[in-house]
Amino acid sequence: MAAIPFPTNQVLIGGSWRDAAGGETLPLINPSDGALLAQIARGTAADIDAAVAAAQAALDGEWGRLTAAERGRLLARLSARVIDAADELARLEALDVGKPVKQGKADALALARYLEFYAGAADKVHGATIPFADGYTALTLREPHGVTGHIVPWNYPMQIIGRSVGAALAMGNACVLKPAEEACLTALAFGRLAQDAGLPPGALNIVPGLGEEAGAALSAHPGVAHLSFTGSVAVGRLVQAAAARNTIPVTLELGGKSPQLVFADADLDAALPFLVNAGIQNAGQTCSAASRILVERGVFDEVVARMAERYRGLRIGPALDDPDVGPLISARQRELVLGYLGVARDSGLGLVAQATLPATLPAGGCYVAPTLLAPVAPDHRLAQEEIFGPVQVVIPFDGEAEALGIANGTLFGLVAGVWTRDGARQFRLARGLKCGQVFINNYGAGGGIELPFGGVKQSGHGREKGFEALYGFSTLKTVAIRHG
Ligand code: TXE
Repeated sequence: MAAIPFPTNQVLIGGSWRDAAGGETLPLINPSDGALLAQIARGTAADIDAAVAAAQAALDGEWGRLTAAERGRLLARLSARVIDAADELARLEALDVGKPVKQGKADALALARYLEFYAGAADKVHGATIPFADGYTALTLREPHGVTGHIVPWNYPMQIIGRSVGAALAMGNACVLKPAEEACLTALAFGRLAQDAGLPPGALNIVPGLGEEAGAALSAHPGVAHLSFTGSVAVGRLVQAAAARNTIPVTLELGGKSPQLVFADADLDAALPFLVNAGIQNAGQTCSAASRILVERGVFDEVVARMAERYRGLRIGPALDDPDVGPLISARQRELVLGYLGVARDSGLGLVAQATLPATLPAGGCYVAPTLLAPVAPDHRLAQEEIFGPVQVVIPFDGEAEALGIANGTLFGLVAGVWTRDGARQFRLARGLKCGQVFINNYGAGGGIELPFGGVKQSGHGREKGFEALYGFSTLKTVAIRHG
């Protein structure tokens, strides 16, 4: 696949690429080696204003007049373009995010699958007729919110664009997308592919820029009718507060400290790959990373030993070499994670295994050696706070009640995994775990585009993915016709 022809240093507004209103750019760094990759546009409030106006014009124009089936067809065409461009998108993600090529390819195909799913769903979301008083016909209409704002982080740009922009477009909203300043390239490439697929101008606008500039302007904009935010708890609070000032709905997908619970009766051979992969995938920079592994005491030593063995075999390297673990996104993120490892050292946590960083790694890269810590007390900082790096803690427990208490004992509630052969326990824990999704004898269900996803507690609220997302990206209007 030839390179996707998009300008890295411009915004996409109303179907045309242009410099940011302020004329400034920001440097984009390759985290595998620290080299300058590109300049991106430094979008500001003026660009957000223009993007919201362009989105509104699209709603009032061609885009707003399309039928649901026509929107679906466009999304299907875009999905096909994404599949054709998947290798190139994976390469861009490797350069920009530091994501190993295979993982980037999987993200590109997930983006295509989201678009395919929402293409098929676009004309299948409907209201109801409601039995009501004599002389009336009452019904509900599902309608788009209008202009939707999408603030996206750097860890899974393609997947998050797929699940939020894909669903929003399917419902007939017009989107303003603010990608993360650390990683913009696949978002911009996606904008170009959308144009090529024939998406009308203004249906999708993309304004890169700093969070406190473009992001804050988007979340506070009175022309925006719904916000979807994925990122940190701290910024999620700001976005929700801004949304509250305009009294608009907001979907927040924030962090997690997700556990996997391993019982003594579990099929350990099946569990082992999931225990480690869910911690080190994307160098641990995953909202649903299984950063806590809770193990029943009878099998604790065996599980820790087998996880350690896997850690020692991990290949770390530049993303384009397609290692098991690439660099972290930035020097700042690396410092953050090394800070946590310093806390682990100072509090004497058992360092069971640490992968080796090859001497050949580029000096400017943001690498951290994947690290397994055990045993760790459930209330230790490293067992409570989101580290967002390739670090897992292993916590022993005695019995189901204690496991449940530990699993639920953080401020987060995103994902939980359970490994047990006991069917009754599977049901008890599925109900007892306080989180948005529970995976039994698996973790993540292979991505599960069809499965609603979101959190409780400080992991956020609202659901994206699956059919459920379409309800979040639409509003319900009740109509009661009195006809006598
Ligand atoms: O996130 P931010 P950062 C967590 C993870 C990580 C920490 C910090 O723990 O270590 O957050 O990462 C935009 N108004 N997650 O600093 O700042 C920003 O430009 C509006 C978990 O990268 O929340 C970017 O587009 N928007 C997470 C997006 O918010 C603002 C994924 C996310 O950036 C803004 C990423 C503002 N004032 C980090 N400030 C997950 N749930 O997967 C920033 N932004």
